[in-house]
Amino acid sequence: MNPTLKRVIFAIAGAAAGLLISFIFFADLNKGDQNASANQSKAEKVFVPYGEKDEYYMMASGGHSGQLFVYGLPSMRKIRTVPVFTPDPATGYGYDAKSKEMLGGYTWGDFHHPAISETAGDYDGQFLFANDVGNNRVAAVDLETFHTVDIMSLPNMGGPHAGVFVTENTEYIALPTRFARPLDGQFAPLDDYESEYKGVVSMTTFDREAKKFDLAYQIVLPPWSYDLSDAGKKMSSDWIVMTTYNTEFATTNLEINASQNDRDYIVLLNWKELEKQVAAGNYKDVNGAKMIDPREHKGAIYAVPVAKSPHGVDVTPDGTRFIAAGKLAPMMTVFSFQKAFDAIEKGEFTDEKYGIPVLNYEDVMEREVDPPGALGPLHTQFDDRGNAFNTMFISSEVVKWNVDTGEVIDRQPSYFSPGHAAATEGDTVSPDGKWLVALNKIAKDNFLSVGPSHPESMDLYDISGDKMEHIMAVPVDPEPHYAQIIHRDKIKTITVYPKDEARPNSVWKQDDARIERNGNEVHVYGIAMRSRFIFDAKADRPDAVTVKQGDRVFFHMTNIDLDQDITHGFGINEYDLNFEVQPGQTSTLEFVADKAGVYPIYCTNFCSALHQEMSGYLLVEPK
Ligand SMILES: [Cu+2]
Repeated sequence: MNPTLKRVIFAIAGAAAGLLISFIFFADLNKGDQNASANQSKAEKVFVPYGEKDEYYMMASGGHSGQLFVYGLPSMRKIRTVPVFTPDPATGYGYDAKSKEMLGGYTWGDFHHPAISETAGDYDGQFLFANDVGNNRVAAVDLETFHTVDIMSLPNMGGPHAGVFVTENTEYIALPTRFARPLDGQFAPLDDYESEYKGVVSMTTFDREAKKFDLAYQIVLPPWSYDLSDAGKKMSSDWIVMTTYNTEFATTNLEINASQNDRDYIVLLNWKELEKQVAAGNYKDVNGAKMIDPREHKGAIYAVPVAKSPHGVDVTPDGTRFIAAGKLAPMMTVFSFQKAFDAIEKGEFTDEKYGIPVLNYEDVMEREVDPPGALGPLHTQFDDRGNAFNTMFISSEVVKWNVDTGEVIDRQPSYFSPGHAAATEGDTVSPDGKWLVALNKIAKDNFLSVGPSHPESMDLYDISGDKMEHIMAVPVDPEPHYAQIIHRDKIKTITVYPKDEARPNSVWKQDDARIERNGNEVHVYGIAMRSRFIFDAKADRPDAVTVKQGDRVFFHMTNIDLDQDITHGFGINEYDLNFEVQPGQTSTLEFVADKAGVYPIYCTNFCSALHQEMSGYLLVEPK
């Protein structure tokens, strides 16, 4: 060898060895530094520099706040609270006439599972649907405006917990009930539970043009509790699957009495077939709903036994399988749709319950996945590489496993007790496998104390590699039940409500602002603009309204500032009233002026340098 080259090689080798030694040496003494650099690398993954935006929206359940929480991912910054089932003074939701009517007098709701509208099995970003377990309602949020646009009450239900999930093209929004009750608001003692109480599934449709729900039909089922559901995809797109518990018909001490049977059921519904039955008139009218009864009309509903008291059931992105998470049995059970279809075709049933043929477990089950020591599986999400991710409530972890082989690939702790998890684009036919958020029920002492009740938490994991990486935990208001994560490119918001001169009660020209009296009704057709209210353009004081005590007053306010983010509020001092008008929006406030006196009106949403001057008076003359 050339001596010079030899020297160079020795030099490189020496330097490399020195470097290696120094690595080992420093690695031992500076473990803290290593953690610091690992933390720095995690921080860099989620830091969104000023001027840039998050890549995903996470639409998260606000639980019994009745609201939708909107987060940016990966930063996990909360962007917006959208009131859905609950009045919200910050936006005046539930105070203006339209949203007040939509809420139907309810002051709370229990929002569990958001579902984004789908086209061909992918989130299309147009609408988001929500269930209210507290007061039996379903709501739609328009994702152009992030405003709730319709709420429908569902008759015959007792807490539609197992919804909402949409079919592949949002043909139906399905809501199965959790608590059995007698139908039609009837009374029946709990002793008659098995014969008189019913489980019900509501199948609703949503007209995207009119932005309106319709209750297409309902299905009466045995008084089991329906916990969660999912819609089929691709080869299984005509089907809906739902988990049940309390097939024991327990009516008291459910924590013991509803956990007796080794197996409960997954119910399979063929909504295409049910649609035909409705079209053929095979239903009874029950409290305004078209009710299908499987005891009278067969061929659309089947049951498969499953490990006791399951929680989630989730359809794989390719639509070939449904996976039940055991909850009380520490395993995930993979079922094959094809096997179920074959058994149905052959008529191979072991039993019949309430007119529902029961399939043989062994005929439909493909695999049981039971990672050692992993306890309390609740919910399954997916990536784009054939893997499933299961939250484990009791052992506080996320387990990654391969759907085809059942092989457990990775396990990472969560902090603590995750219920659901949401993966990016996770409920679609094409999840993208980048991030997973575990929605935890407990945070213990992860955050600064705020007293005896601690915040709940969410864990963010990077799932893009073979192994999951836990990135961070963030606190969250109660109650994180479920979320869906959609890529930002699919959300197309508007910047202002379009100027629509034909819109009822709208006023666009300052000169047209006026007050009309009709008996004891006073209609104010007013304008909100930077930085004044105009109620009566021709009056000496255009920003004052005089009414008589006992008058019914309508403020129809149009915000004519057609500029992004120029929202005006409208509060009436001491009248407990406040609402808002977003740019280009017209809203109505209706109330009875039952208190005589002088009441200042002011803009509650900061709108300009002269916001403080944006005020007026309501003068109520005594009777
Ligand atoms: Cu203002």
